[in-house]
Amino acid sequence: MAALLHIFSSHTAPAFQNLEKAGIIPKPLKVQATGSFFQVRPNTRITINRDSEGMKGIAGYVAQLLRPATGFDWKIIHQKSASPGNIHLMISNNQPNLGDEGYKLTIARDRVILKANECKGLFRGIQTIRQLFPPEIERKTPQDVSWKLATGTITDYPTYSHRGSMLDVARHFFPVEDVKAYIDWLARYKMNVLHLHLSDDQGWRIEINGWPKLTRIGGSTEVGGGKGGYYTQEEYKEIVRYARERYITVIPEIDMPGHTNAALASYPELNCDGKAPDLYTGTKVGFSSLCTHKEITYRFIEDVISQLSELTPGPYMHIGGDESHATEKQDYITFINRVQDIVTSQGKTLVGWNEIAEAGLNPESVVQLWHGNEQGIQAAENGNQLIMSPSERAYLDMKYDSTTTLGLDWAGYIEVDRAYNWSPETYLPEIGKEDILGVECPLWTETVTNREEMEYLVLPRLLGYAEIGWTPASLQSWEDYKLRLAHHGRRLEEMGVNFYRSDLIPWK
Ligand code: TNX
Repeated sequence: MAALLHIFSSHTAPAFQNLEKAGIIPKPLKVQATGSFFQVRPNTRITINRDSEGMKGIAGYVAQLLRPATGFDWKIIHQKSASPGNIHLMISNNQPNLGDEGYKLTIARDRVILKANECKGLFRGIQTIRQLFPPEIERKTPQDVSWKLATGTITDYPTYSHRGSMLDVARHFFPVEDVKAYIDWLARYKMNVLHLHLSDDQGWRIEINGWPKLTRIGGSTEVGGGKGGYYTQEEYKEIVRYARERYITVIPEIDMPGHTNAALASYPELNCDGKAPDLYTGTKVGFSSLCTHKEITYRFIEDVISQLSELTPGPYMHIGGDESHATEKQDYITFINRVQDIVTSQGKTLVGWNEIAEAGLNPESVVQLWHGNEQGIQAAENGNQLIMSPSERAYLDMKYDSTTTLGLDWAGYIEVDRAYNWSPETYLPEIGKEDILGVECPLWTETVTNREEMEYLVLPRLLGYAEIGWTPASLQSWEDYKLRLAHHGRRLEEMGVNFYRSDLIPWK
């Protein structure tokens, strides 16, 4: 009897036989299972219907994902149509419902076809295929596993066009390798925006030509007094390139006029009294301000914004604007308007935290709601699109519960269910889906000092935010999600990441 139970228990039932039970995160729009499997073999190839740089790049990315654990060659071949035994990637621009990021995946017994209008869509679809492989696919060395993919079709595209996360590299500095790991988590769950918080009171993290002390002095420390660090322009370009290869847009943020102690400590002339304050390694906020009356302030900002605009291909420039408690209200309004002009003159769209709504913005500017619902509503009324990051739901730096040692708790505890169980379009009755550009979950790093700590706060909550951005609210359900996440836990284990094993999840 025990043996029989074992055979029929869901644990040993091969997941590959039913595509509908594959537990994909974020949940795809439509899945139809056909109950069989495609057998991946040592000679399975990746075929592409176009010889473009984009397609070759994606095929190379797939091969590099699948090679280590399978130990197979994964030859890449350019051919017009699908052939037996292979995985075919094809661009065909005649599926308007899929948009630019959607894809259609057909897994038959004898072949796999992934179709999209654009490379972006293929890239998102590949993340689905990746999750259909057994979890051992995550290992770095060849595994003795029969690689089967469940058959059926998936038609999928995102609900929101902006699905991202913010990483604070100012409170603690993180080297390029850690940022790349972060980008890979975003890519895995079909997110498309990395917002980098590049400056704050505790550190200035990006090299700016003509202003060498920003990094030499301003970049020399971090919260707790560590040695800090900064990205050279070449390193920043490498981050942008790595993100771009994964169809992820980088949004650089230079926080101003507050949160600027590191810059003020580097250049006395940016202070109204002409005196540089000491470097700061604590965690208080709201005490610093650029001098909004001095012309040098705007020359400085122009240099910073024009260089960052040049280095960043994406359309956005984030200017922070939060918690400027050390700036007079009228000065703040004048300042934000001048900076908005600088940003638009560089051909970029301004983004800022909800406080900037008080400045009377151009309707093209984008407002990120974090804490300040009235300002969010004011922005929507003014015609600004919103990025939803409500702190009590979406902050990755909040503790899971009272026993979590990392993180903060000023916006409350955010267990995995609380992180998942909300929806941007119903968060405030005054803000509708049409006002919303998308979702971002920020990781502030006052308490986060290394990769493992980052993983603990980010995983698994990031997966829930990815689903909130991708999957229509009507298809989201905590009861269903928690089972998919439980199933996905095996994969996180194989990845070797330090994720939070919440008691709310029936981990497998
Ligand atoms: C508030 S969110 C801040 C950050 C802190 C964060 C900590 C925002 C726009 N400002 O400066 O790091 O809380 O949770």
